[in-house]
Amino acid sequence: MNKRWTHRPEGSNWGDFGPDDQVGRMNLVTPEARLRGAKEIREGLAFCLSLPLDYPGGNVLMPLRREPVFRHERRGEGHNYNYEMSGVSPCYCDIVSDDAVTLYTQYSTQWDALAHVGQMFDVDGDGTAEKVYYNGYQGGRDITGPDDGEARGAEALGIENLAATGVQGRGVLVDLERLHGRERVAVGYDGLMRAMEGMDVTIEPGDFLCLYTGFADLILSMNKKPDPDVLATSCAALDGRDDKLLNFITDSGIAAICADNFAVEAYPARTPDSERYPALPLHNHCLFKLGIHLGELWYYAQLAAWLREAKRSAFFLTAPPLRLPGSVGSPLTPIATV
Ligand code: UVW
Repeated sequence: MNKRWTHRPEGSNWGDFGPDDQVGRMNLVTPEARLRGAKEIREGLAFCLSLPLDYPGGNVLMPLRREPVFRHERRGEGHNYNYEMSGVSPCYCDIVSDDAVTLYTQYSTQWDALAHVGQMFDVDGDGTAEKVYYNGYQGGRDITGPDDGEARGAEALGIENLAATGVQGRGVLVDLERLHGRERVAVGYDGLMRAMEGMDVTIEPGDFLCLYTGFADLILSMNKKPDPDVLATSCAALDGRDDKLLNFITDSGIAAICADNFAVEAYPARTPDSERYPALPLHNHCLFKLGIHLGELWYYAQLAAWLREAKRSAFFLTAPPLRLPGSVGSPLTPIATV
C-alpha cells in the first residue's frame, strides 16, 4: 500500500515512477532522449524562446498576476544603485548597482510546477475528498499557504525539482499558427494530428511538445497594453475536454507541453455534460494525473519562421526553471538550438 494514497485517480500514473516521485514524466527524459535532442543541432543557431518578462504588461490577462516591480536597498545617504564606492583616486572610483525584484512566477514566460494545480480527491477511500496533487502529495500538509496556518510553500512538487533535472531534450514544434493564423480555435486530437501531417518527425517518449499559436507574438505587438477582448478571442488553444487528445497525451509519453499561449488549453473550457468536472481539464490531466509540466507564454516567432523555412520541426531544447525551492511556478528563458 502506498503511504500517501490507497486510491489513485482513474487514468493517472501515480506510483509508476516510484512512491515519492516528484517530477512525473520528466523521468522519460533519459540520456537517450537527450542525445536524440542533441542530434537536432546541425547549424549551431540559438533562439531565445522567452518574452521579455515584463510582458504582457498590466494585469488584464490574469488579474492576480502583476508586472515585475524593482526596488533597491538603501546604501549610505542614497541607494545601492549607481553608487560610488570609494576608490583610492576619485577618477577610478567604482560605480555599482544591485537590484531586487518582486516577480510573479507565472506572469510571463513560465513553467507550471506540479504543485500548481491539484484536485479535491478521496485518496484514502474514507469518503471524504482531500486537496491532493500529483502522486498524492497533499495541500495543507506538503503544500502549505497562508490559509494553512504556516505558509511553508510547496515542500513537495515545487519547481526546484524540475530545475534539478536539467530540462534538456528534444523539442518538437507543432505549428498551429500556420494552419489557423490568429483565429480562435480549440484544437483536439484530430486538429493536432492535422497540424502534424507532413512533419519530418514523430513525437517520441521523453520529447517536449511545443505549440506555436501566435498568441505571444500578439502580446508582443500590443506593446505592454494588452487588449483583453482581442486576446480572449485570438489564436489556437488545446481542447482539454477532448478525451482523444487526453488519451494521446497519456499514450505518447511526451515529457511536457510548452505553448506560447496563456494556459496551453482553451480557458474557460467547454461545459461538459457531467455534473462534476475540473475547470482546467488539461491541467488536471497533465499536472495532477500524469506529472506533465506545462510551459506557457513561451515565444516561438523566430524559431517557427526558421523551422518553416528549413522544413524542420525538431530542435534541441534547454529550458530549466529557476531552482527556487517551494515555488509553484517559475519564469524561464528557454533556448532552442538547431
Ligand atoms: C490558468 O490559471 C488558467 O492557467 P495557468 O495558471 O496555468 O497559467
